[in-house]
Amino acid sequence: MNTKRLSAALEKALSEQMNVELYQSHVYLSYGIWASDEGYDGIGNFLFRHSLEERNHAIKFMEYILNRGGKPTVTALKAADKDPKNLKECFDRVFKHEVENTEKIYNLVNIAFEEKDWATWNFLQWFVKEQIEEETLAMDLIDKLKIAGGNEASDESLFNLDKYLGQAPDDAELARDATSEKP
Ligand code: OFO
Repeated sequence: MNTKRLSAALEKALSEQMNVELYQSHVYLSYGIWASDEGYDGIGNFLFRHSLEERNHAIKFMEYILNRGGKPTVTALKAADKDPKNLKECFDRVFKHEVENTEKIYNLVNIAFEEKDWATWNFLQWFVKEQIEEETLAMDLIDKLKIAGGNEASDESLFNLDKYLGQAPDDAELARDATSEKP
């Protein structure tokens, strides 16, 4: 009996997304190595933690496809980007990667919507929310570096930024959780 509960098109698209998440993990890992090598151990730590988070996203896609009777395929990953020139370029690229991934998630949502596959549509809403958080987190990185002085930041402000990001929470606050007391 055929127990597959995913269309062939969605099975393929979700499997591709699993590999995209693995690639994102790859990218964060490479930026973390770059940052640590530059002496920014706190920022490196932040990026390594994020690399793990992206791998967890891949696992969610893998598990969902399996649960729906499909079978994901692990493909070769392209090489991560070249090292950034400086922290500004690193954080700008992190933001760009997140926005590109958001667009990929939206595309999956569209396919699920067109197919009226409400189970997949529901599964994907977690990722829609997650991408809001991740874009916010990436914007925060850019803002914090700007406040620290950007490419002209003093050693002292970079030291403090590195220390802060080494311990910073991994999740950004969502607007839906804001209150008057805690905007
Ligand atoms: Fe998988 O969330 Fe970032 O990209």
